Amino acid sequence: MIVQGRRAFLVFALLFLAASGGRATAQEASKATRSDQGPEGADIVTREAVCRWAAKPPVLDGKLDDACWKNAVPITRFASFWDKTPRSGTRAYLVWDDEAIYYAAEMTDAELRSNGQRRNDTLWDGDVFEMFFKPSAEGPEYYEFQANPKALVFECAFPRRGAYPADIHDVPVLGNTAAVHLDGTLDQPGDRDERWTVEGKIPWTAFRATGGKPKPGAEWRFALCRYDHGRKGTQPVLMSSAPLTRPSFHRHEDYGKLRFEGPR
Ligand SMILES: [Ca+2]
Ligand SMILES: [Ca+2]
Repeated sequence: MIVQGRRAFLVFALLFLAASGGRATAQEASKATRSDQGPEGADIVTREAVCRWAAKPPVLDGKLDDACWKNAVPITRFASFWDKTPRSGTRAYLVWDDEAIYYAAEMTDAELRSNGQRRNDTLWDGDVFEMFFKPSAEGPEYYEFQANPKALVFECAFPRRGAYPADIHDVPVLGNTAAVHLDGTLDQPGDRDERWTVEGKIPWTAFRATGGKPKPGAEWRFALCRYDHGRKGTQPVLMSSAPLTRPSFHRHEDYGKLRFEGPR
């Protein structure tokens, strides 16, 4: 049986090599696997994450000293996965309770820049923290939320991808609220900044179109993303927690899974 098994395996392996064009392809496959991983063999992106229950909601002041953040599982693996580049310096958190999902992120940033004057302006022309949530894997609806270093927010419920509203400023208020703390000088080029921290809240009413608050154990698709703009005239660094195969944050078929845990 063992000999037969080994022979069958060899035949299979030879067939595989023949079908895949031989040695070069096998080497490429091996290389691709290695480059998906960080220094300790860890994945460079976040394919699965947990949203823990908050016994007490955070105080939205941009300081992450609340008990719920200490209890949360940090999301730290971000990358521009489309070109297999890990991007360090982001530590994000998601927790929930009966009223809302709460988010926080601490982001290293050497040049703090902002864009926009009001809700739903093009915040991504400056530094921005973005969140994408897709409650149902099957349904087309998904949501985008953002906050920038001025605590300006963006929020939009998309009935499907490509259905961008004619006037983004006219879309219903969903209740995304953010507070920030800056360790550096905003929109003052020439000096060196350190980081910014955002802390915010999205009430479950924002997700009305897909049934609102999830049940404990529910699994949503999600991506946390950043634009980090450097000095004027340079291209921003784009990164995501999700294994996006193309540089589009709206590529929800590539999103990671977020499991809602609790209440306990
Ligand atoms: Ca706080
Ligand atoms: Ca920046």
